[in-house]
Amino acid sequence: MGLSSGNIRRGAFILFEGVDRCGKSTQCKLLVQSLQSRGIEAELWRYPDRTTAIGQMIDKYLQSKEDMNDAAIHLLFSANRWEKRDLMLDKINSGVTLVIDRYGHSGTAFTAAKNVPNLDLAWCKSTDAGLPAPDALIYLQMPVEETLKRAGFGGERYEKTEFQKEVLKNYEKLSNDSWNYLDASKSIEDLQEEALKIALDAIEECKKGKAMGKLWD
Ligand code: DGP
Repeated sequence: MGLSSGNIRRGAFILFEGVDRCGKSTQCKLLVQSLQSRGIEAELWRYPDRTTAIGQMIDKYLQSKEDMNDAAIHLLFSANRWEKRDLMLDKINSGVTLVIDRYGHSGTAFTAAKNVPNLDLAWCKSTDAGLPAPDALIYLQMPVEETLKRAGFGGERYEKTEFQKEVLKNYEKLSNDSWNYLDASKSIEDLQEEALKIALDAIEECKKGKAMGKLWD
């Protein structure tokens, strides 16, 4: 299965990552609106996608309505990305830019934060290996203490201070020079301006024929 249809005017895959309540969802929404207002075809996606059968199992787990073995829930999160893989590629290859709220980077950072034997970073990464890689990764950087002050923190399973600190450490271990670190304490408008520039640059590169990469090459 190839990742490209040979269409040189493909869309871009823009990914937002960061700890819970760092402002990803707001920035994703605004970015899609900004791109669309410039006549760029763009869609907002998020993982987990709670609308599928697998996503509904994940949703019950996150809301603590059901418990599950840690490896099993990790595989479901990963399967939730794999089940949407072909549609992702169809969209991108037909010229649509996807702005995605979380991906395999969350998958690894969150599961590995449980510090369960055998579920280390390498194992967590392996289940997503081969999925399409983002063309631009925007990481919203914010100390966990700051996110605690934001509305809505604490409603779901992983929204615990010590756990989020472990997640943050894992993001640091996963990060590389290609990540775009943005200071999430800046105003919504300033962040949006920075995110838009990163996205427009990535879209331009993709239009010029940049090949899609694969996780975790
Ligand atoms: P969100 O819908 O963005 O609030 O994400 C729900 C929660 O699930 C959030 O605490 C982050 C976590 N999460 C997202 N993706 C994954 C994943 O692939 N694996 C694990 N273990 N957790 C994830």
